[in-house]
Amino acid sequence: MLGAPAADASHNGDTELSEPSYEFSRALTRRPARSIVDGLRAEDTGDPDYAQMLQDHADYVATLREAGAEVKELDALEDFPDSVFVEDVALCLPEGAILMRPGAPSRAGEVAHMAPVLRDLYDRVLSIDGPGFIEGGDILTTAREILVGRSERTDSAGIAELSAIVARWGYRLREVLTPPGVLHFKTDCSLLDADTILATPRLDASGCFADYRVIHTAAGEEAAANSIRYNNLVLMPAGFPRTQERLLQAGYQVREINNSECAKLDGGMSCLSLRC
Ligand code: CIR
Repeated sequence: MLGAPAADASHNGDTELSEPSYEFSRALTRRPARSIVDGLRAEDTGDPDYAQMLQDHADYVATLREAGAEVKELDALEDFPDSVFVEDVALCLPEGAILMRPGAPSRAGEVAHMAPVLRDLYDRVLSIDGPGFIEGGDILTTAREILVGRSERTDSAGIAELSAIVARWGYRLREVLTPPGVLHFKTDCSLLDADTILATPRLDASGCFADYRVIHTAAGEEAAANSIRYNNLVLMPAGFPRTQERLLQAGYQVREINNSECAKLDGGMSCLSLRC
């Protein structure tokens, strides 16, 4: 059902994609704000080091470019400490973009800053108007469906509103559960290819990936689950050698990026870009 973007896509790009769940031509990122030290976090393990974060972010952007992305780097938004995590404010699909409604009150204002950027890229930009909430980190688009994890940030009303929007474009959406204590669904999983998911054993145990091939993160390396596949590369956070080995053994090309500073704010590879 997914995967016929070229004929009626509203995306202004002209690349014809054969697998739009991981083949992209563009990415949007936002430079980290100095206010990132005030970013949300479940547990305080110290403030991120701004210089290190800038370096890591530059490496991330360079790696997306290596994977073939035309990257648009948006200016930092000092009023929004978490605004570097652009993934949470929108969902990009070949047919159009959808502005989210973040469940974190301090992040609600980020959406208005992303709206004009997406209107430049897409003919169709819709939005979640509420009363429900939904953040992009809870959404995993695979080749067959859109999985959305209910979480502290994403509720059933938000999911239902998104479901109605994407149904018009022929997508099937499945509501699943983000594990308790985990920020977002994609904190614990990522798409590796049309049939394969990298997931933590705790998320996979819920059964939500029963119809997929699943590669587990190694014990103690759960944070490796927040990786991304972008064209031929898998971008993964550095420091998870046993999970990396599993991906290499399975035939993926991997690039490691230091994520120590984003990790202090519960962020990983997916949160730092919108891929379109
Ligand atoms: C937050 O709590 O909203 C940010 N500190 C981290 C957001 C990470 N985003 C994501 O996993 N998609």
